[in-house]
Amino acid sequence: METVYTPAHALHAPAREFLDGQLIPYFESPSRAEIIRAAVEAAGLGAIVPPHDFGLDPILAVHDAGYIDYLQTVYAAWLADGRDPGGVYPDTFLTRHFARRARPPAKPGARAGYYNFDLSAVVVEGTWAAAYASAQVGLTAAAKVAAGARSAFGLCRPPGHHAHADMSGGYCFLNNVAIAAEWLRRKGGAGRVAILDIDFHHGNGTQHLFYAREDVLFVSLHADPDRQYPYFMGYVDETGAGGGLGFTRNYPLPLGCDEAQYLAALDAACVTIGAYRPEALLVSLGVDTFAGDPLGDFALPSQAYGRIGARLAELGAPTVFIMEGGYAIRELGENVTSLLRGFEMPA
Ligand code: SP5
Ligand code: ZN
Repeated sequence: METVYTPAHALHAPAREFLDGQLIPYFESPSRAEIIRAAVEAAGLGAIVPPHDFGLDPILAVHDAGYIDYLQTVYAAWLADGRDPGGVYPDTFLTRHFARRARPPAKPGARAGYYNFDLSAVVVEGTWAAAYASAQVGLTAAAKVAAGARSAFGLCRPPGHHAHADMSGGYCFLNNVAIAAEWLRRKGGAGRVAILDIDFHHGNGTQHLFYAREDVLFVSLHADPDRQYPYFMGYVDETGAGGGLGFTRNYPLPLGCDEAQYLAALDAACVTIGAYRPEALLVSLGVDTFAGDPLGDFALPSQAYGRIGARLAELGAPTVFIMEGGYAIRELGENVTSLLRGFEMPA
């Protein structure tokens, strides 16, 4: 399969994030994408190609225009406000009980509070360019599948599945998988699209964007939100709304989830997806499910990834892989390429 990649991801490189009460080096670093690119090359997975530019329209089909303006302009405004050049950090979050019709304030730190749900989506000078390029990477991979490829890998960075229509969070700015899914529906000729999210964390942004939709099935395997980020979404009783009722399915998993437990849940998820008969499948591919991941608490060994890929291949759907999380730098490349190879040539 072809991999879509661009070095533009490296324009987004915040130095620090606030985690567990401390300012620490930013986990979601440019080295992640470089390691995966090198592993794809070493594994001989296929050509590595640059993205096409689909413009802003497919992004605005998913995201709020005011939010896009925020991503494009907040860093310069933050500097003009005399703040720390290390990045934009929200001042005050807009949470429940504040005015329902609250508007984005002009002050950049407050504007960030309006457009973020946590402190991890730090905006630096190159964030918009990198996030825009990441969305184009996902779109290009989707277009390859729409044009008849069996599969394609969008090596997206920054990741996307936590981003809502008008909110950043969880290292995510633009929801790459949602943008690609919406494009497949509108322009790619796919009537039914399924999204399978196998990142360790629940894909709250993706779920919310398609919650009332029956044309985009959202299925997610993730750490039980009662225990892990993003905490407020991803429970089994979240199954969709209105016409979309039954088209969201969550599989929360326990602390220490091992390969057997994981593959059993994956099988159930795949049965759900198979019954939907999607014309295209998008996989939000996170490997923070790995036992050694610093942000995860599952117990998957590297050998599990090939089996996960093989199970996905059994669905027989044209498949777009969209990179999400995974922070165990040493095994990151191997885990991603094992999954993709397991998909391409099941053992
Ligand atoms: C794309 C993606 O994987 N985003 C993940 C964002 C997770 N951010 C919050 C993590 C809170 C982690 N607490 C774990 C502490 C380990 N010492
Ligand atoms: Zn994650």
